[in-house]
Amino acid sequence: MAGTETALLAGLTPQELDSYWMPFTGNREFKRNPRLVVAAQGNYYQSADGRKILDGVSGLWCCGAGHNRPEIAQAVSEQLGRLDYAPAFQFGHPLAFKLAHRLAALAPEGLERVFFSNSGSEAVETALKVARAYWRQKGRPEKSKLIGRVKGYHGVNFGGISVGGIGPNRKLYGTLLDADHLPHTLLPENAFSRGIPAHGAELADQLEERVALHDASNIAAVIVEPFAGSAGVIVPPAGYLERLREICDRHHILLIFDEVISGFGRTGHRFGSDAFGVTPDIMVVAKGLTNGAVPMGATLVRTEIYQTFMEQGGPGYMVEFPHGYTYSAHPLACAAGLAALELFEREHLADRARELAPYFEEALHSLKGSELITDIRNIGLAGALQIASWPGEPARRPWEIAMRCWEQGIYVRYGGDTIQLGPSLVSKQEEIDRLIDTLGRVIGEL
Ligand code: PXG
Repeated sequence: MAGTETALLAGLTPQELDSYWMPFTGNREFKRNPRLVVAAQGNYYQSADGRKILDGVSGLWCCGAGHNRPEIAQAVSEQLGRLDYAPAFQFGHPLAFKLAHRLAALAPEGLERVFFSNSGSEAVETALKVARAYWRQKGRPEKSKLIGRVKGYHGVNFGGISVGGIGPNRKLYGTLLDADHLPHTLLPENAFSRGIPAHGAELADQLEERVALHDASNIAAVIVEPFAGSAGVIVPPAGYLERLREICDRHHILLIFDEVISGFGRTGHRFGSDAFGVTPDIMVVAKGLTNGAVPMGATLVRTEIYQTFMEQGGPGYMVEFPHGYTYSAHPLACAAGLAALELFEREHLADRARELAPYFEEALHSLKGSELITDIRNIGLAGALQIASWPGEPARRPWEIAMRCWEQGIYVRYGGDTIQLGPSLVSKQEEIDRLIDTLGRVIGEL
């Protein structure tokens, strides 16, 4: 259907279409051919042209419990009628404390203090600031360097792109923070691994090399995603995260896990930390925290980190950590968060994901054989296909695949040279079949 026609169906004028500068979108192409979503229910979107589209990415990895859960809608609407906004600084409202407590109880042991923000990007900035400030408060101000990883994605703010390892997200923005990067863990010998790849734990020793170069006395923290999401589901080799943890411990470097995608059941466990059996000092979450219904991020820290700020905070009325957002712990986000966590536990969503994961793995790997697919990777209900590059344009084929899938009634995500799948944790086997069949057909027709 022609672009203007679809826009008109959604009640949009061409001028309205022009006004919105869309994030991470090819705006020129989109506005010629808008793909508009007007409603959602369960695992399906409804498009402006009246089609039911199967959601293969849980929105953007955020709606694990499926869309428009009435429990969340009701909690948010009740809260809106009671308290629309409470000042976030120096005053509080009860749901913020309840949500912090509930989240800490769900999180890996030891991550007991929770700082709220409004997105994954903000939760990352919070984590990086906590790390640097912590060492200053410990009397070690020179411990300030941050270490991320090539292909890592930690949101789009300056700290996040400094530790992030996706070139196009960094190149336009000038001087970044003082950061270095570990190599990514994508090895040719691991191609088409099912789940956790066997080779490459020794890549964690690259952290020792960084320590030799910079000296641990200058390094504040290492930040990694337990599995890299945006770069196309890069699962760490067996033993890799354990080794990172050991090296961090040995050199007194904080380990930060960015669980914005890997959190809340995506791996088949509550958090990536549980899936891999490694506990960080600081953990970043967002997305699934509210099931995507209201923006929210959170940064969880070990009690000792929190206590360090309290001890160094001066008189009791003084601000111990000069950081926070107008909308930190917004009442509507807290209401959504509490309802989403309630659903997550009551419906055993992590267990459901773990039960469906082998079926998903089998289906995804059945696509092996097409010469266009150069790797298939998966963990839990996250999966990616690596697509052979069009000469000089690695993103072109994935883009084309995703757009044809949309026309065929499924929504999948493309990023770089990959196609990504993150179906909801309440997906049915038939829905997995439909995602994979459609993808296979579309790739076959290229
Ligand atoms: N950390 C990680 C690991 C993420 O995946 C962020 C931080 C930033 O979150 P916000 O809420 O600021 O966007 C993310 C976000 C994709 C995709 O398809 C991934 C994200 C966002 C949009 C698309 O890979 N991740």
